[in-house]
Amino acid sequence: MNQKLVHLLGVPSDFGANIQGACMGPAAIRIAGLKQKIEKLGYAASDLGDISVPIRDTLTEDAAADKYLKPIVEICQGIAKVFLASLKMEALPILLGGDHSLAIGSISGSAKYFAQKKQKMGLIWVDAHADMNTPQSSPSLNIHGMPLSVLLGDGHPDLCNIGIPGRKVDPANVVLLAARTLDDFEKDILRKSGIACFTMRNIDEKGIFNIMEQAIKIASNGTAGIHLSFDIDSIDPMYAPGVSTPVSGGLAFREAHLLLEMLYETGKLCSMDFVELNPLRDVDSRACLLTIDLILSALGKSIV
Ligand SMILES: [Mn+2]
Repeated sequence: MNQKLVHLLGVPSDFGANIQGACMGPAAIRIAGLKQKIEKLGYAASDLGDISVPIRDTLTEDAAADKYLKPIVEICQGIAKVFLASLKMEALPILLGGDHSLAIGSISGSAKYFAQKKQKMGLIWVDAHADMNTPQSSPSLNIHGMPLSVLLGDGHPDLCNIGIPGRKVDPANVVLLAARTLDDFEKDILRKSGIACFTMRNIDEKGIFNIMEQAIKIASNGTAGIHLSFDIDSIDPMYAPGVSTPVSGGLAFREAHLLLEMLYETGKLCSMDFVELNPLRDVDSRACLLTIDLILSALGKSIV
């Protein structure tokens, strides 16, 4: 894919998380100048604005008890439509989150685009967690812990049927990277899912370059494009303190950049999410500024 146009879509929703603040992510990233920096790389960039998101306090207690399933479904349906339309315009859509439940919308939209062309899409999911809980397995029931299972066809039917019914991606083309903390039942779900998982332990042993060569092979095999879903909590909190669920022992600054530089070089990146930036928890805007630099690496910014 050789897009010269980037579409930015803000989604100020943290309904999928019990800790609030990720809803401020799109505003922080815009203020720090993402669009201008993308244009400097030689792209045309268009800010599509924000998906409309209701205010949490205006919703009923039933909505909270239901973990905001209904608003999340509606928001994700909106995202899926935007991503599908962007890809049809030969743009590269980037979702600025917001929590990780929003990836259900973006990936459903991108998967629909390729399904309509009878093509397959690969998925690279970079995350401290696996996000593979189901309503049966989840200790918290927070929906941002479930999106990867939903996208593989297991979860709330209303979420699983956004864009196209059921599974969006072939597990044989899905890679989970940088995982380091899974719930007990989630480990079983991961093992049975058939996706590839490279944990921080694997990255420590083989190095990010070797792991990325394998990850790219898996996500590229028989696919026409690769969607990147990047959770900022994959990075070590030392470099990215501004997340809702920090887990130590994460990707180092250069590891994260190399991962994205190598993905860019595949020429197959079709769409992306950068999620879980929580400006309320950030220190000196470190996570926010790093998020922007990571997006630029994924768009081909190089040192020389
Ligand atoms: Mn996540």
